[in-house]
Amino acid sequence: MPEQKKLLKALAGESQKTPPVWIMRQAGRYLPEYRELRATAGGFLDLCYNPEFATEVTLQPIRRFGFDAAILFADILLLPQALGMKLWFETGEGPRLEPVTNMAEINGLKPIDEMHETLNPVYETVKRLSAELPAETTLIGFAGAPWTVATYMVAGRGTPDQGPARRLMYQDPAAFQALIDLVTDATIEYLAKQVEAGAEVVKLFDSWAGALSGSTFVQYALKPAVKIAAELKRRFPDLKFIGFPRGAGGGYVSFADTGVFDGLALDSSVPAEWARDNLQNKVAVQGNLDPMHMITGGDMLISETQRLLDILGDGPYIFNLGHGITPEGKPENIEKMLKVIRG
Ligand code: 1CP
Repeated sequence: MPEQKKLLKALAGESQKTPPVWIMRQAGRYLPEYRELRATAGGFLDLCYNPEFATEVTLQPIRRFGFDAAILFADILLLPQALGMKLWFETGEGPRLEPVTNMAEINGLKPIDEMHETLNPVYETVKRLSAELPAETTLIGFAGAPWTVATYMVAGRGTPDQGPARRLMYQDPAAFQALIDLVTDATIEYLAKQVEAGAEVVKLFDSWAGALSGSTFVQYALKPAVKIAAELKRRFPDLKFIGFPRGAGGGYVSFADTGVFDGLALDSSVPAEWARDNLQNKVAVQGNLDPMHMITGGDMLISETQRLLDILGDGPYIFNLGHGITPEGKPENIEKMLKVIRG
């Protein structure tokens, strides 16, 4: 019988001498082979919706670095697009959506069962990856968490403080809740299709969870994430689920305490000792090297990588960065980091 995959072992609560490793945004502009294919494909969305290209860019970092996990190449904003919103990427700037800002516009979005028409190429990519990945590599599917996706739907773009979404949340709580509920239900169906196509683990990215606190954190970050994770695990009992409430601070404990997450991804601000003492007895932890080390390299890259291994390596642990690698990240620094982790 083949040995279980390293990432799945960690998510089952096992500690391993050499932890599994992958990095957020591992398929991306820091890789010359990605830049080359992206130039051929046209735009970023052309990559996402072309199963041949999306499969290829997902596999690029696996071939180069032998990471223990591959993450589907897609974007969290494909879901709002599939719900009928206009989406485009401004070159050098980022995503743009035609915003929804009131109940009428939210009610005007497409019914959930019509979104798969747009998303079918994504499921096809998952299917191909599932067939093509090396036997030891785990396939991760993903979606944005409802709060983070809603911040883009309401503002129409990325914002420094998620101001437009926070404003709607306080001024028209009924409309905002309707939006969160819609994205929550759509995300369940989106992730379910990814699992049916072969995703073994799913990760929910709540990149802006740190903008919420107290009751809003519970209402818009914790509750939707638990609903999504619990429903998926009800439908697929073997599925492993990773939460990423980025910037949640002490809120990470509320996530761990729910019992529905197998792993939690830690942003770089979470102290490793604190995570070991307060989270790792309940969930596997993933993270949380500062992505800046991928640019700067040097002795600090080596010592910080070793520090994380020393503190978190005795429990269930997945090595990763605290957030995505940026386009200026250097592939040779990943090699150095892997040498420390794998010896
Ligand atoms: O080639 C390019 O120029 C596009 C850059 C790029 C890439 C490679 C974007 C635009 N999205 C992606 C892929 C992507 N996005 C993945 C795939 C695989 C991988 O990790 O290797 C994933 C998981 C995401 C998730 C995502 N998209 C998040 C959540 C995670 C995070 O980084 O916080 C968010 C917030 C987005 C929105 C988005 N998409 C792209 C950009 C530049 C942004 C951020 C925009 C902003 O806030 O202004």
